[in-house]
Formats: sequence, C-alpha cells, structure tokens
Amino acid sequence: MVYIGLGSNIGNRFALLQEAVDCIDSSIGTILSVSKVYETPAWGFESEAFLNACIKIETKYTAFEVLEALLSIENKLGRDRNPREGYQARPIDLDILLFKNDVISQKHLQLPHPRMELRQFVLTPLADIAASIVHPQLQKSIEELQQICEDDSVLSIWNEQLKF
Ligand code: PH2
Ligand code: MG
Ligand code: MG
Repeated sequence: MVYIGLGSNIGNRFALLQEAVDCIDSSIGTILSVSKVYETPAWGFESEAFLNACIKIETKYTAFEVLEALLSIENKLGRDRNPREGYQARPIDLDILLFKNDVISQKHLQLPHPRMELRQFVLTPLADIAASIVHPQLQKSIEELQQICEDDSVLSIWNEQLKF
C-alpha cells in the first residue's frame, strides 16, 4: 500500500485536490480509499489555510517513479517551485507519506515522510484511512501517533468529499 498526502492553499483548493486525485488515478495507480478533507492552519510558516487530505493507492511503480509522476502532476496543476528558502504557498503539494514498509533516506526521497508524526494536517486525514498501519521506523500506529502528537492545530472537516 502507498499513502499520499495532498495539500493546497492557493486558488480553488478543493478543485485542485480533486484534479490531483483524478490525475493520480489515471497516471499512477488505482485509488483504494480517500480520507475526509480538512481545512488546516498553515504549519511552520505564515500563510493562508490549507485543505489537506490523504489517499491510499495501489501501483505497479517504484517509489522513485511515483515521486516523478507526482512532481509532474504538481507542475501540470500550476506548482511553481523556486529556490527560495523555507515553505511557500502552493496550489498543490503531493507527498508520498508511506510506501509499503520502505525506509529510504536519499536527497530527493525520504520515506516514511520526515516529520509526518509532528503534523496533524497529515496524521488526522491519514488516521481516517490508515489508523492501524504501523510507521516502519517509529513502530507506532498512525492512530497512536495522532493521539500523542503535540501539534495543537485546530482542523475543521470540509463539507465536500473527494470522489474516486
Ligand atoms: N505543507 C507544508 C508546510 N505546512 N501546513 C498545512 N496546514 N498543510 C500542508 O500541507 C503544509 C503545511 C510543507 O509541505
Ligand atoms: Mg509537503
Ligand atoms: Mg511536497
């Protein structure tokens, strides 16, 4: 199983998440489940609120191939990466959170996603669809990580569901 986190804080945020889900379905693999969508305050920088969600997919591709494909979907949906330091507002961000039980630490790909255990904007949607999945390095379930996470961000459930 592969879990992907989606985020948007510029433009029509919900429409961008839905477009990303549709592109992932047509170019990367079958979507098996989709979390609720949450509105979340920008974490780690001052910016507009995000919409965040997580999905579970099945794919024949390697983690590196999935990363390439996600970057190309980000570009297609208007993501413009520039070399400024730190986090920036973005129309779409697609991150591999977990790829089977793989642990990878390379410059352009770290798995599980580093710092996911610090972020309710990742753990809360992920717990919707992967509560009992165990983090391969921390050896705790997503539900446990969500419960012990010290991020006190207030998330609210968005009143539209992503279709797949
Ligand atoms: N992504 C970040 C940094 N901060 N905050 C929220 N709420 N949602 C995100 O997706 C997000 C963030 C870096 O990718
Ligand atoms: Mg990210
Ligand atoms: Mg990213």
